[in-house]
Amino acid sequence: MQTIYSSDHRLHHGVELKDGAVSDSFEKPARAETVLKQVQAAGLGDVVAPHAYDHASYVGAHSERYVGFLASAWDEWSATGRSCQALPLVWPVRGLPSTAMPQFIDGKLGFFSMDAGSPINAGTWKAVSASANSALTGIDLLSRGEKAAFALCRPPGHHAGREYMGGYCYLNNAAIAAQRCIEQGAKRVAVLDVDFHHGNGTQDIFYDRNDVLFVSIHGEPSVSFPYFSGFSDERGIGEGEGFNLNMPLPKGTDMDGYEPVLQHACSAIGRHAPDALVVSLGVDTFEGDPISHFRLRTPDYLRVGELLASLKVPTLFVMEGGYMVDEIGVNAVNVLLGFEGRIQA
Ligand code: OKP
Ligand code: ZN
Repeated sequence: MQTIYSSDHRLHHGVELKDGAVSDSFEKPARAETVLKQVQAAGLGDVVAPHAYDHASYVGAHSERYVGFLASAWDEWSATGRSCQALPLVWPVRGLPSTAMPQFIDGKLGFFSMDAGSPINAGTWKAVSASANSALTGIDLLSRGEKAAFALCRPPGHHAGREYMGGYCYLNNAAIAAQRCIEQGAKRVAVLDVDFHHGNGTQDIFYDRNDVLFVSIHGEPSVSFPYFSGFSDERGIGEGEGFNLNMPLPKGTDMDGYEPVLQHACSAIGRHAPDALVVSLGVDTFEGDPISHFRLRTPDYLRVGELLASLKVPTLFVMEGGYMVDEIGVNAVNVLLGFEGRIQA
């Protein structure tokens, strides 16, 4: 399968608040570079650059004012004389009365975010839009008849909701891809999220819809980020009721616990009979991941890919998380090799 990759991701690298201090983010450029290297080493297929898309392609999954905010946030922030990264510091939590969008950048940062996990620097928008464009290009490959494609997106997207960034995410690449698929005439699409963290953003975007089924397997939110969504009783609303499936699993889950749940997820996707499948491919389910708590091992990822292939649906893989930089290449590419049936004995 082809991989869609842009080196523009390097323009974005940020800080994160960890253990009460500011440190380098786990979500760093070396991640995408390691995965790219393994794509090439494994001979997965051609690596192509994303096409250009305008902002309208992101609207649908997101609101127009949110896309506008992301595109101009750095200019608004730096116009105040600050040269450090922009981070939100105040949020409209339960009980605060105003729901109006603030006029000043410091207020907008809180209005359009769920946490302080998505810093904005001078190159962030270019990287973020190239990442979304990679997912859009992947969908266009599927519409031209490819059976599968790999959007090597960075930064990731699945925590970004209709109107908010968070958890290293800005534009929701998987949701933007699924939305394009629908706009191009697909009746039904499924998004399967196998990142360790719940894809709260994707859930948010499709929660009231029955055309896009969202299924997520992730660490129990009572003890894992993002804490405030991902419980199994979140099943969708209105027309969307029954089209959102959360499958939280305890910390320490290994392949023995994971595989039957993945099979269950695949059955639900099969019943939806989608025209296309978008996989939010996080490999932070790995036993060595520094910020996550499942125990999948490198060969398990081949099996994950093999199970996904059994659905026999055109599939776009969209890179999400995975932070053990030495291993994420081989783990992510193992899913893709397993999908293609290229499993060495
Ligand atoms: C993004 B993705 C650590 C706090 C938690 C957020 C984790 C975001 C994961 N400083 N940070 O789903 O892999
Ligand atoms: Zn994750």
